[in-house]
Amino acid sequence: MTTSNASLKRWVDDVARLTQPASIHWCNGSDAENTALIEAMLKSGDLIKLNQDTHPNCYLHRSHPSDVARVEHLTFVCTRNKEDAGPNNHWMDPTEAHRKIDGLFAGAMRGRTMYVIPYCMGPIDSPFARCGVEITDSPYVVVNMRLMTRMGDAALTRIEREDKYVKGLHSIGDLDPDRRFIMHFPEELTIKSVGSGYGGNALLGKKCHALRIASWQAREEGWLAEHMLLMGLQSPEGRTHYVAAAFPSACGKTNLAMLVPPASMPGWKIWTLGDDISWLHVDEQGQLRAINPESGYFGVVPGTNRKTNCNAYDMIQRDTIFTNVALTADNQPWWEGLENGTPVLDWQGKPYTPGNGPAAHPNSRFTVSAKQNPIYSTLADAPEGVPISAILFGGRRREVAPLVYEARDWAHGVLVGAGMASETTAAAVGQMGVVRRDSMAMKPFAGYNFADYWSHWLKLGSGANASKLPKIFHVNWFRQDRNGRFMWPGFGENLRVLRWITDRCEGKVPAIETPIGLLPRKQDLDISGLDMDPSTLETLLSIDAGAWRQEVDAISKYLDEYGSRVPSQLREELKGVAKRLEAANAA
Ligand code: OXD
Ligand code: MN
Repeated sequence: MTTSNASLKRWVDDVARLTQPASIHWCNGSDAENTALIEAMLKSGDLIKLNQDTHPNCYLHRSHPSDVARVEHLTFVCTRNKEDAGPNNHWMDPTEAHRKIDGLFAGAMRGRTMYVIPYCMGPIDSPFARCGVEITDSPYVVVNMRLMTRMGDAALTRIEREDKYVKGLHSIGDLDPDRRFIMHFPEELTIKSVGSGYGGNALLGKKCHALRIASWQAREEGWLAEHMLLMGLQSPEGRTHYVAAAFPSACGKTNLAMLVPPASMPGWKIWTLGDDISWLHVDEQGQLRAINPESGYFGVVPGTNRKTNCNAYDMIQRDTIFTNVALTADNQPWWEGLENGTPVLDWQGKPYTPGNGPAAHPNSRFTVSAKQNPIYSTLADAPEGVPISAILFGGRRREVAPLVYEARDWAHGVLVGAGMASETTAAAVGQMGVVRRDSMAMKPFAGYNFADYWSHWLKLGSGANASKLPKIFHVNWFRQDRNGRFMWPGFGENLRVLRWITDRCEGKVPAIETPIGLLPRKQDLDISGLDMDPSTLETLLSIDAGAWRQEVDAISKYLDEYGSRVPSQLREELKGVAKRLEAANAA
């Protein structure tokens, strides 16, 4: 097979000349192709068959031990002008970057098959969807891309019609961390990734295309590509609100998107549209609408069980690829947080010794088709997307940030998102648990200068057309008391907070004006049936003026790092918070 598109054909030929594969395979996305790839990987040892009685069509992949997470220090945005990439990105001059990485691609696929994967991010017939082609020498990438994107013939047909697509070149190379780079050339709609087989570095449709390149395209075309889950909340009266929520990696987006309503909220239903990425457009009526560009989940496994996320737990019992989990004696996948079973082999395939680190890697993952989610929304395939009632920002904050507050308006909401901070997690290589600013949860993913990105957000909100923009909220499920215990139960109980949010969207309840935004009245947040004393709720819903003054200073210093490109409106918003804090202090 090949293509009728001359530019695509030329690019594939050029790549083959550079990388020297033994053969070229154009992926059509069929079941037969998938089965053949899995068979070949079972033979080569790239996949291990899991217990087919308990986990039909489930496989385990063990990655190289040095290749288990995203590598932000090796991820570059290569724009002609360094300022366009901004202090939030590592930058390299595009000419130098191509030279450097092409040197690593030279002959990299010798003896291997080169796979050409046409894919579409978003419903195949959606005007908001965008296509790409990934060339890779990893069959593991092909089978994962088939779950995560609309991949194969239908995508190729659209690519041939549109003649505009993102070019992604990937090789696992020799997996040497010293020869690993993830490079983005937004001006050329091009990605080059070498030396890693890990999801975020290798499944180029996900972070590289749907966030870094798409955020650049989105600014040029007037929309937003965001690190946001997308879910529907249906009340017992049958009204459904759609909410998009940005949290940093491994902060519970998948769990929230698949939330199971608590027993105290009968009649509520949750619908998942996406668990990681949303593309948002203002429509002709001024309504913000969203699609999920992905079609599967690449989720963190540890902690997943019937209680924390029974929908995810159920969907990963079959047709799932596990990466870096542990194994029981009868070849079932095992991870920390599972209620049953005993690991005998750890994620590296070594005999498991308790006390010698976790059995499953903390960033071990499942890859599964979204169709297996029992609460997958039928509207996830709607070409026009869903209307958004509320945007949520949230981080993992031991202190300072209350359980929930509402921004005063869109511009203030942009400040709330820009000032977001969170403790780092295992999703990226580096120290864990350190608080860092992570604007809109996009620190590792914005493909251009954050200062320009904040301006773009502000501009979207001030457009003549933006009459029905959603409300913006900040949530924090992770507050801890003095003894390090979580103060809020989280998981399904988060629906109590989401209900307050939808009540606010419907104008049903008033809220308390504070210097940082609007907080719930205690009586409007239902905590009946929770084992929580009133003083805990009091703390969760109050603000410490001293701590917030420090927070404002820290945000101000953070904005300074972005220099003169920072929109003055954002600084004005921050001054507004500082002034209100002073006024409250004086009163
Ligand atoms: C992810 C991440 O894999 O954010 O979704 O790292
Ligand atoms: Mn993510």
